Amino acid sequence: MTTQFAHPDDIRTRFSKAMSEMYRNEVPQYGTLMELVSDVNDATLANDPALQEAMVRNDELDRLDIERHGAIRLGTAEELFNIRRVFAVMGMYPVGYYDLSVAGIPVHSTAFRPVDDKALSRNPFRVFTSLLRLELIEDEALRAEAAEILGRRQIFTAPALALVEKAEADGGLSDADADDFVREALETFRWHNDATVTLAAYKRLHDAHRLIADVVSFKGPHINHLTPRTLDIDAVQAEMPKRGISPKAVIEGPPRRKCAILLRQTSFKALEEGINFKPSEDQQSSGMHTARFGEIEQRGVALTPKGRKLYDDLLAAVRRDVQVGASGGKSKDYNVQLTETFGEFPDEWADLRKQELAYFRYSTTEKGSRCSPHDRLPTTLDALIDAGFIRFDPIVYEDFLPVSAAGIFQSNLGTDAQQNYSERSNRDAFENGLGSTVQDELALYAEAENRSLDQTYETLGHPEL
Ligand code: OOG
Ligand code: NI
Repeated sequence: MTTQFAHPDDIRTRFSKAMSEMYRNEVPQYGTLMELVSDVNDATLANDPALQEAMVRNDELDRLDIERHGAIRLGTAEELFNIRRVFAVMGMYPVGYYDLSVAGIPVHSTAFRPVDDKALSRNPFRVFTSLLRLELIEDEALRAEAAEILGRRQIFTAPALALVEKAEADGGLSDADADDFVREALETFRWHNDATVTLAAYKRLHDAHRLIADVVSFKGPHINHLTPRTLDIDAVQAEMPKRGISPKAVIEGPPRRKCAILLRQTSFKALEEGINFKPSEDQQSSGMHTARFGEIEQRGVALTPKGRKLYDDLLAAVRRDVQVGASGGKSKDYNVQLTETFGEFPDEWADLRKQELAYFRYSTTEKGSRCSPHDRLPTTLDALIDAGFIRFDPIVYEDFLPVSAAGIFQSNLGTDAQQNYSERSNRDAFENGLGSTVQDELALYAEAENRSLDQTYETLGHPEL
């Protein structure tokens, strides 16, 4: 008898839907953001028939409304190890290493995401996953206390772990098991109003770093935001205050351009939520905590190492010149400067390709697909493109940007101030905890580009090219 396993892409879709529903119930303002995004997307499509057609052609329209990513923050290496196993059941694998300590945030991170094109197009949901770096807590006693508290918690339900083991042993989960798995896995991401620590302990952790309090004081790594895709991030940013949502001061990432590059994102400020702390004799046990917010993203083309270096250099120059203050001061100057400085980044697809700044997916044109092996064709890629045999489309950037991520963190820790610290990276420790290496995102884009070229030459009947 052969067993029918639920497809990991399908488990991921069930999971992201369940998560979205849970989060909208938990954070009503997120529902408001979703409505705003959907209104802006509708208006954008109505004003841009070419975009509408392209989205229909690429089969993107009906998935426009599903979330693109979420984020969690873990406390221990063991939690990281097990979350890798949980995400693997849903076809999500660790890609990229992000060191946020450079921005004064004591975590390092990866993104669990689908990797191959088909899986990405079926459901691109990914989770930005951070691990607290306790070693960056200077106070030794506090570090020990935090480690002890974290050591006592179990963030996965027993059935969730049992189903992970079953999936690993059997190579998949049946449909019914997959439903159980989604329900049980969701528990790890649920919000808890009850803290596991006293208010006094919370305050000690909070004084060391707000993020440390967020990770250590609760039963599990509550999902702290979900992020839908917008077709016009500037419009949503401008509209947020009119719907009673308070956005962070600036949109992270590159400026608005004709040819979108990498990733632009913005968020609304985290909510103040009432918490019941562990009772203690001499102190009240109710208090507040801010952790959860909503974010939107707009993605553009993935950049080559050369393109990325240009991006990093230009962004660094802007951030050297204009520092946005804690309450968002200078955000106008920042935007003006950003647009001006990025004037140096070519903004035509043909230039981005010729200068090897971005990755593209090649395919044959109609004319190209009519070629036979006997045809004498131009022999270089550029000439084949110019002669109309081959076309190229941007490969979408599927990953994150450390400077932007730091900005999202900062704003939701209660400040829009931009900080730039020196590097203290520890990738080995991260991968040791994870129990695997993280995939290199740039290599994935380069492979996708190369694969598309090989296929294109093959279709042209000239695999030797
Ligand atoms: C994660 C912040 C980073 C992004 O989209 O860059 C992030 C967090 O606050 O835990 O989600
Ligand atoms: Ni995010």
